Amino acid sequence: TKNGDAVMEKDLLSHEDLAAARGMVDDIFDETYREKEGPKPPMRYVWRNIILMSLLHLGAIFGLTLIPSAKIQTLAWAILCFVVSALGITAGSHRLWSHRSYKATLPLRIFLTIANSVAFQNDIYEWVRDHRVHHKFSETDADPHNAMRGFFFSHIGWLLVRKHPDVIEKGQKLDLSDIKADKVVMFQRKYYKPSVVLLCFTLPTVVPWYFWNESIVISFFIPAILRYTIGLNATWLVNSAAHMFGNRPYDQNINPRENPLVSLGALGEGFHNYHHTFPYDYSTSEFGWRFNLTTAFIDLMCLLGLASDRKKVSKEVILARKMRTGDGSHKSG
Ligand code: ST9
Ligand code: ZN
Ligand code: ZN
Repeated sequence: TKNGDAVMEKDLLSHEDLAAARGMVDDIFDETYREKEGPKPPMRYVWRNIILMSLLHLGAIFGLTLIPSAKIQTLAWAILCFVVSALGITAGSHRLWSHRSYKATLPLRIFLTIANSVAFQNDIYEWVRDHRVHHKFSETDADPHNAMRGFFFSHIGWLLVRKHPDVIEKGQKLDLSDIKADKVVMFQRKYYKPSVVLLCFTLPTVVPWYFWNESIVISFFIPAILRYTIGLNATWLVNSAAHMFGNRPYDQNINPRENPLVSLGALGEGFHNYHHTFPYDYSTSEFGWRFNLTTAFIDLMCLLGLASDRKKVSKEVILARKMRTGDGSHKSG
């Protein structure tokens, strides 16, 4: 397919065809996996993470109280930092690197990698590895943020305890050759810590302080700490709320749901019943730009010649799938 041409799913269940079109991406649900019998391994708390996450959220609350004293430019800057960091996750580690739902040129991959470090959600390699096991073993012990363990666990709890051994066992069998072959991704992994210090915390703080004399306290607690915390929670809501609340028009046999509110905060990533049904669709929804700034961004990148090969599921296939496995809610909506 040429620039921007959509690859259509021909066969109703031909995941293999679309997977092949992307180069065998290991993100398709594996029905053969069974959880191990017997009692679950005990939770092992990671106190360092519990303390740091608590401090971060206290800092974010303090940042909230500072909003009335902040300059308008500082608030605009914080929003810009939020949007850039979010695109580094949605258009970057999610739609490009985890699912290979479109292709990006080197300059765009460099931009998305920088944006990804602003978001500080683990390096792209680790994010992709966790995300592919999330899709392949969704709602089981091998899913890092298994929503069957409740809202809190799938939201933040999974980052505060050691992983279930099956996550690591199954994750090690994933095909990650495409990610390992991406020099930009591996460069970020090598210099991840300094990149986060610089791009998630230092740059967002220094700009308002240097360019419009914002106080250093406000510069740190709003564009860095508060913005970062909101970005994390907006992302985590996809794993928690969008696995619990909403309709299931595409497949009522799976947990992920359509949640427009989550989509609003997560730049288009809350159409989660659609996304788990058709993980290769670059738009993660059938509704184009609606609640979906990320799709608008990818389309703009294609227009500028920086991206190509957007994978899109055809309307016919979507409708057939709705009729076959959906909950019927699309008729009322
Ligand atoms: C964060 C990530 O917040 C959020 C991701 C959310 C995903 C969302 C999905 C929804 C999609 C839509 C996106 C919406 C975006 C919206 C944006 C709007 C703004 N496979 O991990 P370790 C092996 S991060 C294979 O330490 P522990 C591997 O050998 C927040 N192997 O396990 C590894 O070594 P290495 C900031 C795996 O000890 C070794 O095990 N970051 C796998 O159990 C040890 O790995 C933090 O807070 C696998 N899947 O510790 C850090 N996993 O890496 C939090 C592991 O060298 N993390 N292995 O190869 C940690 O501290 C730890 O990971 C832990 C578990 C304590 C949670
Ligand atoms: Zn995904
Ligand atoms: Zn999910």
